[in-house]
Amino acid sequence: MAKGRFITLEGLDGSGKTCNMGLIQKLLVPHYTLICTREPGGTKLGEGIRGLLLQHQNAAMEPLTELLLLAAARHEHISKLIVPALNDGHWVLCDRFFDATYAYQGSGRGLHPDTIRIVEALIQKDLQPDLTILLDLPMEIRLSRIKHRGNTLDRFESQSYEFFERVRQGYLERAKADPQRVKVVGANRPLDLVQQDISSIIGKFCEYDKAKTYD
Ligand code: Z5A
Repeated sequence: MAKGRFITLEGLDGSGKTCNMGLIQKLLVPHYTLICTREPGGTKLGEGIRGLLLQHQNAAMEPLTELLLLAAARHEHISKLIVPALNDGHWVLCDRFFDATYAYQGSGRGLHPDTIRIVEALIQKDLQPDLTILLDLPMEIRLSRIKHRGNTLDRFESQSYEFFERVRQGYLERAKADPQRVKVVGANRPLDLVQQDISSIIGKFCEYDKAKTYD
């Protein structure tokens, strides 16, 4: 049986990941068995760690502690869900993965990329997403969407404008370094235009994947 494919969706909060997970699901489900998941989270323990990471009472958490908590959740996620699913031929669609760690803990919090690479090598081994869609959103639009949503902000969402600007630039650098895998979609446009681009990226990826599998 062919191994499944691993697709990740990345971007700032408010960039439309949740809305567009649904679209990608609709596009893939008729053709593949799809498992949708998220980070931090995806397992019972991972969801517990997510709670610790998002709570305001942990505001003073050290950046390295944050990285290690994310890594613990991700190790559970990879070992218990992602790799077994891919090995069984299922496709996996994940809301955030390691690019988020380089963007938030690296560019945002200022941890050295080598520190993140060590953790990545330890837990991720040779697992890499086959395709990543990065929803790129200018800061002004991010702020207006977050305000419009009206929920209370979690520990990450309450960070400064400058923090999120660094995170955005960190994401764009990741995309520049690996344009074959990371496809950038401008999320600052009406949803139907964003979704046209995403549909086209997914369509091309599936065609390419079929051609490769049956070559
Ligand atoms: N984190 C980390 O630091 N390091 C890591 O390695 C990982 C995560 C894996 C939880 O993320 C936090 O974990 C995250 C980084 C950190 N925090 N931050 N910030 P999460 O993914 O669970 O939560 P989130 O990023 O905060 O998701 P979100 O706020 O739900 O945003 P979203 O899913 O990208 O957006 P949305 O809910 O689909 O859309 C937001 C609103 O905009 C909504 O009202 C939509 O209707 C609207 N929208 C969406 N697209 C459009 C367009 N195109 N036009 C107009 N309006 C739109």
